[in-house]
Amino acid sequence: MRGTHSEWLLHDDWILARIGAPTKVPFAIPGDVHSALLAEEEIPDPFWRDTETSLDWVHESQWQAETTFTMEADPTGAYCLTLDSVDCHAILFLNGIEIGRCESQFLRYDFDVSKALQKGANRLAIRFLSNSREARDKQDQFPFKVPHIFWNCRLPHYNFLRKAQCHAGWDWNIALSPLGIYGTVRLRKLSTVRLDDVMVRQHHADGVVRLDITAFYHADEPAELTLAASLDGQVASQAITVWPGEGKADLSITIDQPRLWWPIGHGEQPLYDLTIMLDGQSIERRIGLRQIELVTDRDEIGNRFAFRVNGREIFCRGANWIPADALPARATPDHVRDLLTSAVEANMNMIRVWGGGQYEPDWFYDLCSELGLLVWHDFMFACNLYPASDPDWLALVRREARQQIRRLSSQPCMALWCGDNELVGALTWYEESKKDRDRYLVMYDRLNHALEEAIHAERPDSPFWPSSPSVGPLNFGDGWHDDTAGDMHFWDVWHSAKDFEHYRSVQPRFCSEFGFQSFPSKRVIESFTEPQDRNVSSPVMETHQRNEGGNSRIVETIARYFRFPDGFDDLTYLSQISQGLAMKTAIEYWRSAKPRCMGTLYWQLNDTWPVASWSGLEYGGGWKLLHYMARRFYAPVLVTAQPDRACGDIILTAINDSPTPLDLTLSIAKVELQGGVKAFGDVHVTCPMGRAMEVTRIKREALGEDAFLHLNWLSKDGLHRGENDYLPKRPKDFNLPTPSISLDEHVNDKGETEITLLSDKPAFFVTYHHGGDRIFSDNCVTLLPDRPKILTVTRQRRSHLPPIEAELSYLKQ
Ligand code: BMA
Repeated sequence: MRGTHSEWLLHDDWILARIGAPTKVPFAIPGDVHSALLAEEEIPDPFWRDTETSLDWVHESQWQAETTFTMEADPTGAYCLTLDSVDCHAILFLNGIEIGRCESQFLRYDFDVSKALQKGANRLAIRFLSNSREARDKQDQFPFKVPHIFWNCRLPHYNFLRKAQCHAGWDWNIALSPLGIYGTVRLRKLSTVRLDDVMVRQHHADGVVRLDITAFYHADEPAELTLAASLDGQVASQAITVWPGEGKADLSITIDQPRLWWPIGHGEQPLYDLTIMLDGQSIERRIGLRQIELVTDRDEIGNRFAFRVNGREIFCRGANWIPADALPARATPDHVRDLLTSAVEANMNMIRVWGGGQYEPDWFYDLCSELGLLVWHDFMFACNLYPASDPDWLALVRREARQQIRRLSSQPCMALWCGDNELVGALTWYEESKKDRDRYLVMYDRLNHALEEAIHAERPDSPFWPSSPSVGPLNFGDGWHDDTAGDMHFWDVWHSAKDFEHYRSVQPRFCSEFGFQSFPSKRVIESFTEPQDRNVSSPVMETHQRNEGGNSRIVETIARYFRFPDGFDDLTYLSQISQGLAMKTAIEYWRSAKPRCMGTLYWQLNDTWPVASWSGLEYGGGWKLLHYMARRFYAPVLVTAQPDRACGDIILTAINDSPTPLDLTLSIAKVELQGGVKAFGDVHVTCPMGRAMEVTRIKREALGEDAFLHLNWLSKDGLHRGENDYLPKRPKDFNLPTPSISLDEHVNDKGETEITLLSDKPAFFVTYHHGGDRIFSDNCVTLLPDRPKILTVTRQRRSHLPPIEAELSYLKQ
């Protein structure tokens, strides 16, 4: 038992037992049942080959976690047991007395334990009920069917549970249905009140920021107390009278010379320590000062969709976040820091915490705020229909929404609260809702309205958007195809097998989902396969692919764009290049449509287990080739070449997402595959911030047949700012030469490891040490003849996998 005189962490000496069986293992907190069993080798690695379904007994069973702690003194007065997150249905006992029940992973529970607590040894037990059984029972007891996304979720009816929806499986997730305790377990001694939540709002005016703080508490008796807040040494306090029951009290604190928080690339991320104190208890927050707005004004196209931070419109570059690991105990702060750092290193400034996952712990948002990553936050509903006609279920959702809005209210990274993921579309996916749309639409509106009401009541600084995708509030139009207003999920390329070029058929106002799959690296594939599995059509590789037909789609796309590779390793490498090309095509085109388009978040940043998926970071956090390509196509300053759809000319467009106008010198060259580099000349441009700018045009014929365009740009001070290529036809249509590439690894005078690559002929997608733990300044690069390219090691990651030998790969004929 660790803690102060009035608060103790109960994280030690837990034992987990399976009800009705002899299994007993140590249970780490925070932690989950599968991880505890795995640590003691009671179960095999769930990710190995096709182990998954053999572990269904784990979520079908009941489990009991227990610990004993000692109260030295007689526990007189009020005590409360606070649990940040229990997954999911559980009954709690203290010294054999039932003290409460949990029924949502997304709620903090505060249980009054005053009567059950005793001097000396105390036994705390948490009985986890089987989530899968609870889900089935709830549907059985419901008056009619509420369909769930059965083609993604192997485990049915999780739409009845307030638990990460992807725990039942998803088109990238294993269905383990974890159970566990994810946050802290704290015993709190209370004197008069129990301090529950704080809501922080910022008011910016005339160069001064006023923080309006509301403290929410529960009192047992009337009392005169002092509510106080301190912010970096400055203290404000207020006398308050509390009455029995739930209550709240307000306090303001003014910051005269505020240092503003900015998203990465736009300024600093100063953070202030804020402490709110009431009746001997305190809540600590780190806060950043910023104003954030969602601009949805009407324009000649439809309606805008842009984020404005501190008065400046920001183009959002990023990806979608799913839970960090299918085994929750592995989602540690270190692991998540690595993933989020990789996001920033790839020039992302926003992530979307997707609605089929979970509200993350406080430290997740602290990291985002510290790194300058904006967070688009869905409420946790995705792709299913929901039982919102049940008043108890809806009441649980209301509590969840209010608690989460308050908990995250001080985080400067919080850019948006969004109602759900794809619930409007889901109305059209199921037989039941197609036959009786009225019923399910009304249910949807009850849910959506409850969330809107919670936002309305709490008034967080972050704006609200009803759903993703959505054409607009109370607009039930097609957010998958309408590119005139709202946010868009554009899936026609992957899910309808259209060519990459089809991305250029739309210009979304903000594309919050689109993606293309690839296989993970050889190193990750080896971590879950036997040698005989290493074939894309093998049952094990098909098991580690959760989107029906996904492996065939990847393979078929490779045949469309590349000459077909000889072996498995070349095929997995090419799958990653093809994924990167898909995203490059979409994102460079949409960035060139700025400010019509003001954001692109691709699907998906990370993976929860080793699987073929749309992620740029594979399981464990290694960089797929997409992530290296993302670092280039997401560079704040970019020049891109796009074909004019009408006449075939090549249009060169400069995009400047930095906070100031920039003078650039752009060098344009034609590179002949069998010949040399021919300069087309230099162009000087001043790039504005607010819009992409056409720099020049090149006639398609000027490029000839076996040649491509190479762009290289410098800023005024002579600094190399970036480069890009444009291939006027598919890679398979070129006659690729066989390059001879030399490689020299050495340490430079700054002590950094550098790899110098040199080729005698043009070489594409040249990649060094793929799947390794070193992050390079660049990788998967184009080499021009006789021009050395240096890859600097910028970071060394840690991995749970055995090391992989460094190899050089490039695109072969
Ligand atoms: C999007 C997401 C997820 C899914 C992905 C890939 O619509 O919201 O539901 O994993 O598509 O199909």
